[in-house]
Amino acid sequence: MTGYRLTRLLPPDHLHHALRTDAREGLSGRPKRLPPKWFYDARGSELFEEITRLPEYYPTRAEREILADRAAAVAAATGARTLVELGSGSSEKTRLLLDALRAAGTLERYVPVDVSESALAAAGKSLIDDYPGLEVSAVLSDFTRSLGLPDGGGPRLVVFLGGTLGNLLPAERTGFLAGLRAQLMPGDWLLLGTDLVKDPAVLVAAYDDAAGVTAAFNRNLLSVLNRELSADFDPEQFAHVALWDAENEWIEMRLRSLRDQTVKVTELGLPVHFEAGEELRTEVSAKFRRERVERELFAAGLRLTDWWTDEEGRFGLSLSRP
Ligand code: AVJ
Repeated sequence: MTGYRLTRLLPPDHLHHALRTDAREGLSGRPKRLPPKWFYDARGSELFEEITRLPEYYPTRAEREILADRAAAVAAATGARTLVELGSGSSEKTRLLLDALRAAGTLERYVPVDVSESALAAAGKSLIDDYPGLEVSAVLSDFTRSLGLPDGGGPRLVVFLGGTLGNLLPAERTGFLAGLRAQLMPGDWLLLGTDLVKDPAVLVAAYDDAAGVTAAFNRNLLSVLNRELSADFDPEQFAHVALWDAENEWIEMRLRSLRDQTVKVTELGLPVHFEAGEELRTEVSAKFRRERVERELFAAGLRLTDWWTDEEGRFGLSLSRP
């Protein structure tokens, strides 16, 4: 059956409840922190698209370079009939894979998986026109908890691009990869994008660009909280911070309170106090070495079969199988 179909594995108000839970836990904890998934309201998604075009932010270009070179090899190795994308792409990168699988004559179905229904609709419907005969079976689900993949359609190629795996803390990654492996059948594959360890000055610049787009992206999180939880954050009273944690080998983004202030979060019925200089961690973005990727995949029951990087060795793409 061609055309666009959506399977909802989350209730319509799931985002609101999940944000309330995350905000209650994260804003009353020490240190304060919030999961990066809340960046991506409409404005946050726009800002992220702008980030991917910044001169300092190399990951998107680097990954696209690898896919342009290697999509045909991925199609040949996997023979995938179904392309499953964690985090609905609708990006040029997704199309490089769809084109290669179509050229190989195996492409039948695209399964974008995302927590955002609007992102799924945008991704899915834009592909229907360009890929006549393609079945798009979108899944509204939080893939860090449960994929909810439709059965059948194998061999399936699951792709998790952009380096978004790095947003998960090590223990979360272990659980995610094991959970993903548990849903793969023999003959399925995983294509995983991971940003690589490099000169900290290059890494920090990619998360603290001269034009201030990443700063706006980071501060936009406070506008999401204001709107969704009736809070009264003043984004201008928080400074954007991006730093390299050499021990954990990850970039951290934080919002630093410029003064002693108390913020009302009406929906949670709790005042949130910030001391001058206190920081709210808004994202970690882990950077990898090939050995760590291979080890974490192996620990989850996945065997790395191919490892590719861009010319400059900035970003890594791994193909693995159960
Ligand atoms: C979309 C999660 C891969 O971690 O590089 C970009 C998000 N944060 N600039 C990343 C992001 C700041 C991006 N991922």
